[in-house]
Amino acid sequence: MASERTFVAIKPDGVQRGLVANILGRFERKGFTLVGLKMLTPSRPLAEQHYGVHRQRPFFGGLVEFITSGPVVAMVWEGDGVIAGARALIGATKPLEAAPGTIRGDLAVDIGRNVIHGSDGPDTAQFEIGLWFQPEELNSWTPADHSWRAEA
Ligand code: IDP
Ligand code: MG
Repeated sequence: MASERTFVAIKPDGVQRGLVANILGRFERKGFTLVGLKMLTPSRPLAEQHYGVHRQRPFFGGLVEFITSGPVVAMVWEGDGVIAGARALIGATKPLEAAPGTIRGDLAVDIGRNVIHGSDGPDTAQFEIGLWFQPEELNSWTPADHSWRAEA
């Protein structure tokens, strides 16, 4: 499986609840590579672009209001299959349907406060990384332990 990059963001509820280290640690422990990381309070234009596909949905206004309400932790993770892999770590959109062991399954109950975002495919990953990060904010590096990994 080819190495790829995906965009992940800990939403304001995850930050407010002190879950940043818990969530970050899951991606690190899994073996994905952190290539971009910053905290920011998203502007309304950024949030509206990010959630543009949901513009017509009834929850859009509340979603944008919430995501701009305080700091989020924005990340880019790299690795083989990381786009689907991150979604698997994150779990289903509705936290009560998210499997135990997933981030939403373990840490959330409310669909409007589901603590984390992850790109849902290669096209959205590319779009969201470009939306949230400048190219120079991304770090291309090879973790030392990768030489120990088996050939794919
Ligand atoms: P995802 O975050 O799992 O990709 P999407 O369907 O892309 O889920 O929805 C984006 C976000 O919009 C969700 O994470 C959730 O915070 C919010 N959302 C989705 N559906 C609803 C809803 O029915 N009511 C309230 N908020 C929702
Ligand atoms: Mg989505």
